[in-house]
Amino acid sequence: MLQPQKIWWKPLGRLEKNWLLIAFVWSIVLTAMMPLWFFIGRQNVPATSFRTTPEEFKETVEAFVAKYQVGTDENNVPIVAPPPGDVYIYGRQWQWYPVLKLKKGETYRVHVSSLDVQHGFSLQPVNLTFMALPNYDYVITLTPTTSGEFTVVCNEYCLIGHHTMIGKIIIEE
Ligand SMILES: [Cu+2]
Repeated sequence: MLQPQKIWWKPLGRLEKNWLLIAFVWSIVLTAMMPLWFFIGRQNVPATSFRTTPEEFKETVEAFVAKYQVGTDENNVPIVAPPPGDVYIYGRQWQWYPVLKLKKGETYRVHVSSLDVQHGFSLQPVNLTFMALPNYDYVITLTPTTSGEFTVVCNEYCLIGHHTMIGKIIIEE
């Protein structure tokens, strides 16, 4: 039987020492960045959540749509252009409702909830992800910094039509 000629860390060579030190320092940096980035990173969207019910949230969204609807998209989903402040969107099998038309540089409180099961509210291509849960009114405070059309995809598997669950947020100049 062939045995290693010696145990590699006895004695510990200079190169091994350096690599161990680099790995250790880097692991400390990464650990420190987790809490640091939470406070100084610009990618964190301030969010709070409140209790609601699917019935209550649906009613709120419908009143919101009735008040600010400006058209419908190709799938017959209302397009809503509200003033800065509270705006609403719900997910349900298998739709995001309504389409929001917002203005760049204005600040909105986006209320997100679900009318049935758990959905994932994933805003692309900026890659912001939030949970859409029934009974929770999740409020995301955000100020769009770029104009254009953003896609909302569902990234929590919600049965047969999951892949078709695509919504839209339009940001105007
Ligand atoms: Cu879904």
